[in-house]
Amino acid sequence: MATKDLSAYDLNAVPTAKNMKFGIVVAEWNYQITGSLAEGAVQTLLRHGANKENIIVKHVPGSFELTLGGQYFAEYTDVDAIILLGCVIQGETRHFDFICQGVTYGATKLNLTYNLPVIFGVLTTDNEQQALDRAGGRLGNKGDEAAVTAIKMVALQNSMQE
Ligand code: DLZ
Repeated sequence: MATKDLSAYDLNAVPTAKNMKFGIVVAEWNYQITGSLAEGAVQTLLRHGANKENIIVKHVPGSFELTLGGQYFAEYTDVDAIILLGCVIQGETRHFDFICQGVTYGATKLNLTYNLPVIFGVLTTDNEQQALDRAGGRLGNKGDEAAVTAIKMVALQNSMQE
């Protein structure tokens, strides 16, 4: 994936998502941004052949809750990959650090506990403009990138199980 534009990638280098099932967890905090991330992720999965009924979107209050939302998907559904979408913006207190630490640790743990791709689509920015730039703005959409990562990881897992 390019770093200049998150959404710039070689379309042909992405496997088909035709038979894959995805769970997307979206944080409601900073929803103007996370809603755009979710839209980007869904459209990207569809563009790569996923069926609409195989994309399940659920919402949680904030980014801190993303990992538990992800765990619910892992426990109660048969999705092939989970995408966590959130946006944490630096404020005046250390809340930012604790939320980022919590969701990063939680996402890593989910990946390894469930042997399932759990994709980290959380923007961690200094300000709102940086987030807008990465949620459909001048630097693309991190949701698109998260979707492509999910597809690639499912394909990788499938190739190793064959
Ligand atoms: C409380 C809080 C703050 C201050 N900032 C954010 C943020 O920038 N992004 C985000 O997704 N969530 C934020 N939250 C909410 C926490 O993620 C969480 O929902 C609450 O601490 C309750 O557990």
